[in-house]
Amino acid sequence: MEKLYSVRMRAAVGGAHEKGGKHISGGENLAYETELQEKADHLIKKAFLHQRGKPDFFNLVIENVKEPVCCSEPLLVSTYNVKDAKDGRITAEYLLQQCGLTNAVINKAFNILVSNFHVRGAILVDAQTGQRLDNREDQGVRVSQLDWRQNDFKNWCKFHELHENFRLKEALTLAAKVCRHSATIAELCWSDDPNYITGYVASPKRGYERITKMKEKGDEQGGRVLFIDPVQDVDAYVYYLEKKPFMIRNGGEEK
Ligand code: WAQ
Ligand code: MG
Repeated sequence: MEKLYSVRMRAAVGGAHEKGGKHISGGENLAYETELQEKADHLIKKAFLHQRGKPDFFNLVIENVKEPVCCSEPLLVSTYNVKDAKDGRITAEYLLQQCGLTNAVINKAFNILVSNFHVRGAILVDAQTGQRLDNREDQGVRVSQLDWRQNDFKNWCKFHELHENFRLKEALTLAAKVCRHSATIAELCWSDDPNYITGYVASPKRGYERITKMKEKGDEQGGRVLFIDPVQDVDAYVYYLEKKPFMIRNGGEEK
């Protein structure tokens, strides 16, 4: 068996993140040895061509994957075409209610998100109380060790008549990993890239629901919240997100 590696990148401007620099971009994927160069190149391009600015700090970590890779199929995708960002956020609230979350919890989570746009990972929120559960402060939890083979993604896009958009690929891979865990109730996300305004709500119950406008064009504020079942072990959940290798397995598109 060829060895598999986890490749992770983070980039900032004004110094490293831990020295107060502004987060520009992060990225994570999985690579066999023969693909390391290509996957590292992809992450360098992602960081240095980013709309949030030119980084002066770039960190790349390559580690051997030690655990067996877990897999699941892509989530079902649906799209809500909304007229503006306000309508988009109302739609997101409605979809989160459909996942069983109360208005109080949803409001608290939105407040946490909008006061923590600088956080570079996901914020974990108790699905019952709306309290923040991770103690990662500005770091949040980066979902890592995940990938979707480019060719599989390509076939999936063709089958679903969607453009091969790398953001969709990354977000859908992350959401599939997150929703595979039994503690996940729902995820809320929109990008911190100023020109990308589509966001989504994902859940094991309803799949991946895209919302075409979650903010105004030019706005650099975005983030991610994971609503989790508080009876489960938070440390084990974080371990799963950061350390368990995950790959999307699709198939059957080429009939
Ligand atoms: N793990 C945890 N949180 C992350 C990760 C990660 N690997 N990557 C990004 N985040 C957090 C971080 O706080 C970012 O500020 C925020 O999420 C947004 O990340 O068309 O591009 O990578 O269906 O800018 C969604 C819609 C696009 C795609 C989301 O997010 C579509 C997007 P970004
Ligand atoms: Mg971003």
